[in-house]
Amino acid sequence: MVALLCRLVSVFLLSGVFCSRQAAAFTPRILADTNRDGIVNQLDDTDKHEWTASRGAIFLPNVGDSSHRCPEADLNGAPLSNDELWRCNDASTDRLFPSSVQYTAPLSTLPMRNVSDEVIGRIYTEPGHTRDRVRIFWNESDWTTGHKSAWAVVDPQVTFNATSLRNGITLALHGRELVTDSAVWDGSVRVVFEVTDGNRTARDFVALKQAPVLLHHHLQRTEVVLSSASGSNETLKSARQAHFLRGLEKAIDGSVPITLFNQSTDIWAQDFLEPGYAGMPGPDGPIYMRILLRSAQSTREAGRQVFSQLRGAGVGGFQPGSGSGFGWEEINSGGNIETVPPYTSRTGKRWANGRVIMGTNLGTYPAESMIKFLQSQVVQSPFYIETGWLAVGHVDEVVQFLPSPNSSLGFAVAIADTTSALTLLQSLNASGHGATPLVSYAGDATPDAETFFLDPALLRRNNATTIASLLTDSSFRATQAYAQRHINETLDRLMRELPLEEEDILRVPTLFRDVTYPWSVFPNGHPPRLRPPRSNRERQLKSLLPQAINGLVLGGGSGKYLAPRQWGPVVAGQDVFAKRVEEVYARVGIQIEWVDDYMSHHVRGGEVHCGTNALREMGSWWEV
Ligand SMILES: *[C@@H]1O[C@H](CO)[C@@H](O)[C@H](O)[C@H]1NC(C)=O
Ligand SMILES: *[C@@H]1O[C@H](CO)[C@@H](O)[C@H](O)[C@H]1NC(C)=O
Ligand SMILES: *[C@@H]1O[C@H](CO)[C@@H](O)[C@H](O)[C@H]1NC(C)=O
Ligand SMILES: *[C@@H]1O[C@H](CO)[C@@H](O)[C@H](O)[C@H]1NC(C)=O
Ligand SMILES: *[C@@H]1O[C@H](CO)[C@@H](O)[C@H](O)[C@H]1NC(C)=O
Ligand SMILES: *[C@@H]1O[C@H](CO)[C@@H](O)[C@H](O)[C@H]1NC(C)=O
Ligand SMILES: *[C@@H]1O[C@H](CO)[C@@H](O)[C@H](O)[C@H]1NC(C)=O
Ligand SMILES: *[C@@H]1O[C@H](CO)[C@@H](O)[C@H](O)[C@H]1NC(C)=O
Ligand SMILES: *[C@@H]1O[C@H](CO)[C@@H](O)[C@H](O)[C@H]1NC(C)=O
Ligand SMILES: CC(=O)N[C@H]1CO[C@H](CO)[C@@H](O)[C@@H]1O
Repeated sequence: MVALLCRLVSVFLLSGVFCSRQAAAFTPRILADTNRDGIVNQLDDTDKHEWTASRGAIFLPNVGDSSHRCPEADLNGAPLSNDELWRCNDASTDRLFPSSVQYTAPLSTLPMRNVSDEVIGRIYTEPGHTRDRVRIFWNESDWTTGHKSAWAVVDPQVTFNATSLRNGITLALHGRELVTDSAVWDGSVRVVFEVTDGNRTARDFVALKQAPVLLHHHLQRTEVVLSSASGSNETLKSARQAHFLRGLEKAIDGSVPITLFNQSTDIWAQDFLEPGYAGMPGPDGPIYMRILLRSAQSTREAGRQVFSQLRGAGVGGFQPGSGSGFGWEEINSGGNIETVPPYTSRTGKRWANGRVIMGTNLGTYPAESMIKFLQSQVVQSPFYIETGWLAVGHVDEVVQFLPSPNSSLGFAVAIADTTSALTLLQSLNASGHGATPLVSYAGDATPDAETFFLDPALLRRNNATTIASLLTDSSFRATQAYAQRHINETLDRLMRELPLEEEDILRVPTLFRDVTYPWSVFPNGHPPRLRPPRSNRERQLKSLLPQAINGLVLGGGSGKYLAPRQWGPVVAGQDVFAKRVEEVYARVGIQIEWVDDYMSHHVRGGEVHCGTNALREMGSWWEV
């Protein structure tokens, strides 16, 4: 206030000399990294009171567990509740662990040489509700050498004396919770520095905002591939997972490390979490915290591995509130949360970090706890397509985004396509291969408790499903038309939002089966859907062959794509579908590595993508 008054006075009354002497005598100043260059200095002293998209200091939610102090069980050995499990993290204490100082945002007060011995300073946050949402620490060892803890918490009772104020105070701030509902808290905070000396009180403040949690997109290179360990239990399921992992390892060929979830038998590593991250500027480049979103499926135990296995230094998690998202409805799986890479919409809105894309289920939306969370991060606010026509109903069964450096968009959209698949079958039939079985899979096909979609009629040895038999099967054709109608609608919707050109679209030959389920719950006890189809016109489909677009894009410049081995019709020793799919992806320079998931995932309702996940490179999201 004093400074502001003086500035007005100096402008209007030209009495700047008088004012600046008074101001120098008593002008508290607090700085943060307002200009986002990673360091706090005089350059941060202007335009620091208002946080804008292009200027203003950023801090991280410090929700990792850098010293692995968080327990999984209580003192009786009973597992902690989901809520107890996720709430323990580095920021949940009143201490700043040396191992997590690197994730705090620096602030400092400028030395106030000209204050009396009686001066008192206070540092606190506004608005009042932010006081437990962020925590401030000060470098106590600045004046008490030999004191045990260098970083002491600054609570509202703490006052700073003349020694501290004269030296200047070094501060560190971190977020203690994620922004889960921007209507309650959008991550904004003001740090106030207030000094009272005799009858004078003056204050200064600086605006900061917590970094949003961003989800990865496929232009970001994969740094770690996640999948699930097969376990030592020699069941058919574990043996098949072991086979899948061998294929995955061979396809990745050492180019990226693989981490396996090993505290659960849930093989769907895509589904029980969605990896994200938050970043802020640092002196040597951005500083990141990975934040893994557990799926809004509170009873899906595997999601606890986000906290019990992966949480650590620089890695934290988010547990969606259980107000919505109990159970195991497939609509809430991570496979139904994908990200469109950065683009400018047809209406001219720039999505510099891309945008989340999710599937709705005939009008039903995913759990409110997750939607609200994603909306509250603002910068990637979700976009929806309809996926209720699929039995599982995940967005990764319909569209996929791939790096395409030569396209003006920078990426290509691969979309499931029945038309090209039918054309392929017709040309095979026309060239005399009508008797060829559609599916060439000839390995072991012993059913187990979760091979829901295993159909003996499709197996090669039974010869029941040939190219010719499919082409004359009217219900098969109706199924493809039903799928294509929804695919066309999806593409139209994408075209209205994204400035896609025809050459940016990869139509990936895909055939569907009608598996509209007769059951209300899966044999393992979880209901896949909130409700069954409402009418006979609503069907639930699943890919007939392993679904080519449902694989893992390694991204970055790798040009590699791990896709489920097709097991399509073999003519002259060659899998015709595999060849065609390879040609489609080659258009944007993507090379496919095939991974066999027929018994491990395909007949269980998913593919390579569903059985894997990726921690990708992280990128700065802020403007300067
Ligand atoms: C804290 O203060 C001590 C003593 O002045 C100093 O050695 C140390 O570098 C300071 N730490 C930070 C992060 O400024
Ligand atoms: C401020 O407090 C510290 C620690 O108690 C003390 O060493 C120092 O002398 C105090 N300074 C003044 C001016 O009272
Ligand atoms: C504040 O204190 C100074 C002396 O310390 C005195 O000259 C001045 O009048 C006081 N101002 C007010 C508003 O009380
Ligand atoms: C393996 O799993 C099966 C089915 O879950 C169970 O019945 C069996 O006891 C397990 N065997 C071992 C050695 O853990
Ligand atoms: C489980 O995986 C972690 C790595 O995330 C590893 O450190 C640990 O040894 C594994 N545990 C077992 C039993 O394999
Ligand atoms: C498949 O090929 C056979 C033999 O050439 C032909 O008679 C038949 O009409 C074809 N079927 C379709 C649906 O094209
Ligand atoms: C399947 O077809 C092959 C020739 O294409 C034939 O040798 C075999 O007997 C047939 N199997 C069945 C079960 O019809
Ligand atoms: C899908 O769109 C294509 C091209 O726009 C069109 O030829 C085809 O008839 C459409 N199919 C259905 C089932 O709507
Ligand atoms: C992209 O453009 C470069 C340079 O024109 C060319 O060499 C490369 O083959 C193109 N890649 C693809 C996938 O078309
Ligand atoms: C409170 C205090 O120490 N005030 C001093 C500030 O500096 C001027 C001269 O620069 C002194 O006159 C004040 O006594």
